[in-house]
Amino acid sequence: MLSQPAESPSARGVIDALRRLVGESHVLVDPAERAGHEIDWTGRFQGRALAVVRPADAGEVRAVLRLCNEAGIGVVPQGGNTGLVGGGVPRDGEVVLSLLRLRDIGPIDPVAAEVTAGAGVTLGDVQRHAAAAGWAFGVDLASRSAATVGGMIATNAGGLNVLRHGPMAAQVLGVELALADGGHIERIAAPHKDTAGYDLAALVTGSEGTLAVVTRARLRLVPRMTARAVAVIGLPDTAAAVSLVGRLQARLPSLVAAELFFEPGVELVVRHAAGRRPFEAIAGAYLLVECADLASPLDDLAAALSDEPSIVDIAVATGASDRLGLWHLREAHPEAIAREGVPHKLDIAVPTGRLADFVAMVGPAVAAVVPAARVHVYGHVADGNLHVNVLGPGPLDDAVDDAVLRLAIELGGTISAEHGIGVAKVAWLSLVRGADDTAAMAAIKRALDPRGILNPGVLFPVG
Ligand code: 2HG
Ligand code: ZN
Repeated sequence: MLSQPAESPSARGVIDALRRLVGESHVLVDPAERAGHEIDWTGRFQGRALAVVRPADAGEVRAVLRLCNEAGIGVVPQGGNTGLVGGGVPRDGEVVLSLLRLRDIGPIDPVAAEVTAGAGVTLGDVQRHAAAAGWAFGVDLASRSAATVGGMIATNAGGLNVLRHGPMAAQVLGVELALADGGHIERIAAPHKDTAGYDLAALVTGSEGTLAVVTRARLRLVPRMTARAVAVIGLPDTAAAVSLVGRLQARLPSLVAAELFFEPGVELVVRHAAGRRPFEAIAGAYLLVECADLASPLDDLAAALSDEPSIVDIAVATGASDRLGLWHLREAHPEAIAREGVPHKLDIAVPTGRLADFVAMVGPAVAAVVPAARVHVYGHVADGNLHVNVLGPGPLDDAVDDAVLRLAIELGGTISAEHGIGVAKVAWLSLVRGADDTAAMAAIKRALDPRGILNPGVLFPVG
């Protein structure tokens, strides 16, 4: 057991020491002040923190880690707390290490096409900073106003534009790390092409705060596209949507997004989130595509769709507010589902050739274990990544998680495509990664965090 009961004398000593390191007002112990840091966005994962600590800079982050390592106290790194798998909230008396005060963002290097940002800078701030200088950032997520650079690296976030620019792993050029024992690694200023030894930025990307704490990162930028066209296309079924995306990928170099959703999700977005139907027809599947270019991509998009016989109906938008209206139908799915209850969220991926099979099989697979459960499916077609949200089962009943994750594996896929393993999927990790693979990961964890203080319970079982 790593963490200390909140009232023990040693816990009080640690809190006092933390106050000396970061200042009294940045150690939150009051339950009301801790509350927002102790529950995740879904409401499914919740625990108690010894304290929430808000260091001002990388030096203070390292000092907090050194103290917790010496005291044997678990540390849960936290950014915008937009995670969906319980990886950023405490379990049992850990210190929550909030990185939100690390908000420095540097000037853009236009030759190298990069910028350096603190772990607590939000995605929205990176996007605005880049846009002001005529650049863009390759990753976009619905939670852009709260998700932070550190959290997005920790989870290797994907989002809406992976088909064009790849996930966070493709944007991270260098990192500054605070190690479990308070040590420091800095690979920020190195050239892009750096083959001198292990790529530690790649190692920590997707490590979910279990190997080190990212305090700063150097991020790749992409050219800013100034003209956009969005279409929501009604199609008979998932297979038609998947094969259309294949043809659009080949014909449209400007394609940046291809998102799939279904009528039950549209109904919820209309009911709970002020969504407006794109057209009257009810389709078996809805595909949202976005093209972005320097000149209007509308004609190219229209030409690519003109000889598609299976289209039930289509709505197209080029103006900013109409485009947002179409995007809202897809982006508001999580918010609308949350209004119905606390969902189990599974972010599986399967080979794209099995997407239609997965969509056909997931409802019956869930019904076989919890007949009354309601299943909502939506996601990122070109990545083979579907979000399965299941309403009905209690937070601790993981029978539906088991059914959905095993189905993804059976179809040649993975149990996590963008949200991570967190605490939610620890029990299934070895099913996709195998014994030797899991053992290699555990060995890396032991080497970098011998006392196991970094995010205990995430990726690996506690103890
Ligand atoms: C999305 O693509 C996010 O909207 C969230 O990854 C998915 O809430 C979810 O299950
Ligand atoms: Zn997603």
